[in-house]
Amino acid sequence: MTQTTAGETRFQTTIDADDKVEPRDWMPEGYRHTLIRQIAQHAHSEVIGMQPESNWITRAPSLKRKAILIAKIQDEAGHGLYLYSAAETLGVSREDLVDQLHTGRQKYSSIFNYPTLTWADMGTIGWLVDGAAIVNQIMLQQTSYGPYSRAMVRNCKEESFHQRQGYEIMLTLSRGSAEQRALAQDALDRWWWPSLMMFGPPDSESTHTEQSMEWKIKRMTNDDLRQKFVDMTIPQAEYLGLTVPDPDLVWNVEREHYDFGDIDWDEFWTVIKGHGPMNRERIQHKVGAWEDGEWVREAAIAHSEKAAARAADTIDARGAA
Ligand code: BYC
Repeated sequence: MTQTTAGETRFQTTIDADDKVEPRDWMPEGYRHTLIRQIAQHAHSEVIGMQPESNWITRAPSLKRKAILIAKIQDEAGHGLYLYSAAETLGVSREDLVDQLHTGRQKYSSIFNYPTLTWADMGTIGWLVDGAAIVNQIMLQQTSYGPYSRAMVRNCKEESFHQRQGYEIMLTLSRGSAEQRALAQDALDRWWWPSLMMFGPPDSESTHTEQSMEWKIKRMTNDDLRQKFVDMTIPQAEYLGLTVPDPDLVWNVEREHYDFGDIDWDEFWTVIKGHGPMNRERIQHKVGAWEDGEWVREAAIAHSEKAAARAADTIDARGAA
């Protein structure tokens, strides 16, 4: 038996037993590449996803709302950082991943290419976007790659706070004045369909789902997760007294799920190919921030080199004594 074959057998045994594949383990190159693609895309989404919300920090309606929003946006930065770390365990560098994002060779979630026009958008992002992210990430806690799975456990705890703060904004607006209710409804009208697109193309058009399900990277398909999200969210919209902008939405007694209308997949593909309302602005802003931050990175590296040198001197001095 060759070494590769032994590795393959061990890998398959791990997958079959629902155990975790760890960085030190042999893994098929396709498995490694799929994970790098997905985890990097996920990390980029967390980081780019800070932009639509940071647009409202200076205009939050109260000090309390501002503090909560800042904390949430900082959480997204943290998610990005530990997802980049999870990707690095697969043998890629963070610099390389960031470069691939900046040069359009890697994607980030379609949802962040839409503008945040009113304060109610902060409510809908928390409620729907973080809500959709949780549905996806609860599934990813069970993913077969150990570092990704463990990163998801913490993500989900924080996303759940994010979802609740968004829903609470929507609750306040929908119980407020007629103008506030109109803002909440308008935000739901604009974010509903893009939120359903977050789960990716229909299974029939998904390039990676079949293989990713076999490798247990994905534990549910795009369509199944989307259905779960719709079923979970409709009662929440009803409680708010808001109308989901879908005339075909109806509870299907036989399926025990909601049926919903057709998603505009042309819009989805246009957005992920870089032609959505905010694609160019998001990347320009990200690259600008990266370039402006160069001195910070240089200073951090110089500081850590000095600290390491000081620590080495201390060890030498102890050795000499
Ligand atoms: N947007 O074969 P498929 C957050 C691409 S951030 C863009 O089904 P897969 C938050 C896909 O990459 C959380 N592209 O792909 C942050 C593929 O293209 P390539 C974000 C998409 O990977 C701040 C092609 O379409 N969550 O919560 O099996 C503030 C075919 O798709 C999208 C994650 O990133 C999309 N929506 O399944 C607030 C979750 N969908 O790569 C909140 C992690 C598909 O072949 N990712 N594509 O060129 C995943 O779970 C999976 O990657 C997906 C897609 C379900 C998204």
